[in-house]
Amino acid sequence: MSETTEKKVMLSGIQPSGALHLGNYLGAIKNWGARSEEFECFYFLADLHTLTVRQVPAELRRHTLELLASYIACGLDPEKNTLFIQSHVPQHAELGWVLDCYTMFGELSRMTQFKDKSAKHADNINAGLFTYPCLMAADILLYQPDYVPVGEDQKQHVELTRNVAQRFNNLYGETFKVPEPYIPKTGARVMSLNDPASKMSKSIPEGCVFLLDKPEEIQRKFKRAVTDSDTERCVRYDPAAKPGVSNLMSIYAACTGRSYAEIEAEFDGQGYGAFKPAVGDAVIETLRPIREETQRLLADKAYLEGVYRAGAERAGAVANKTLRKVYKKVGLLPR
Ligand code: ATP
Ligand code: LTN
Repeated sequence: MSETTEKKVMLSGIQPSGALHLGNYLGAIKNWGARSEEFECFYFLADLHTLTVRQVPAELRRHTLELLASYIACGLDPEKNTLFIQSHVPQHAELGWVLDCYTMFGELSRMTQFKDKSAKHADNINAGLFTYPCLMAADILLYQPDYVPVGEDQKQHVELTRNVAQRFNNLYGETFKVPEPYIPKTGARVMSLNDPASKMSKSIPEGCVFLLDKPEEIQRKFKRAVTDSDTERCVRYDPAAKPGVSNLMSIYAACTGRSYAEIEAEFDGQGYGAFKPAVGDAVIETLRPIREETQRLLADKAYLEGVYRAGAERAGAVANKTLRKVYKKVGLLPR
């Protein structure tokens, strides 16, 4: 595939560590789907990465299939995108080890995610949590991508990947393409409906809208969404003074394609009471086809198996080429 096209390459992944939410959709996957004509795309499920935090085995298996079904339901056509599971392509773990040896202790100690997760899981600060970014660098560099589309929070890991790639290239000559992070302009940070100061995240389930939530559940969450305590009570975009309403407006804008000015005009003279259920309805309509399609796909395990097997086959061929090159450069004797 990659040899025969001139297309630029894009790659990204999500950990199957829980159900997908509206932030993952608007901040990440929605933007990936639109790219498959323009780029050669690899999207994978970072199941090895989830092991850095304790998982319930049966749930990890369920979340992995659910995430694959959601990728497809969100518009990633497996014919046009290579969709695969990280652990099915052993070159990720293999290159991960090599890159462990080219990444410095100090660099890894500075990673914000490591600091956050060590604070959150103080009883399990394992070596994998520390070297997580080396495996992520391997995920990326194996496919020689031009762009890595991620939300704002992953930018630091992509920067580290660039540094490691440059270090390796300086030592051994051109081996890896040095990729760019690709951060969306809108939806890069969807905030919690409960607390507009923190990002929407599965660890705050009340303020989090999951892609598989039923319509009644979604509407309930929007009706309860925290709005602002200003006296104005009107729908106006002002993230500093009105973070709650502004977050709802950006969700409404992302779901309906309307601009902030159009939304302000639409709700002119009406309070939050009319606005919140309207946002709920827009989200329900955006997510309805995704939920229905995810459920339809989950009932067809044979199809999903076919998708991830074919994906691992295609990804493996590309990954293997890079890994052989790396092994040769560092002096490992070929078998
Ligand atoms: P958690 O909910 O535990 O914080 P997560 O939802 O961030 O985890 P990840 O696998 O880390 O899950 O994220 C997957 C992708 O979704 C990443 O590209 C990330 O940047 C993006 N993303 C996550 N949360 C949001 C959000 N609230 N708004 C926009 N993008 C997000
Ligand atoms: N760390 C990312 C998931 C991830 C990833 C990657 C993203 C693992 N490997 C490679 C892009 C490219 C996260 O937690 N969202």
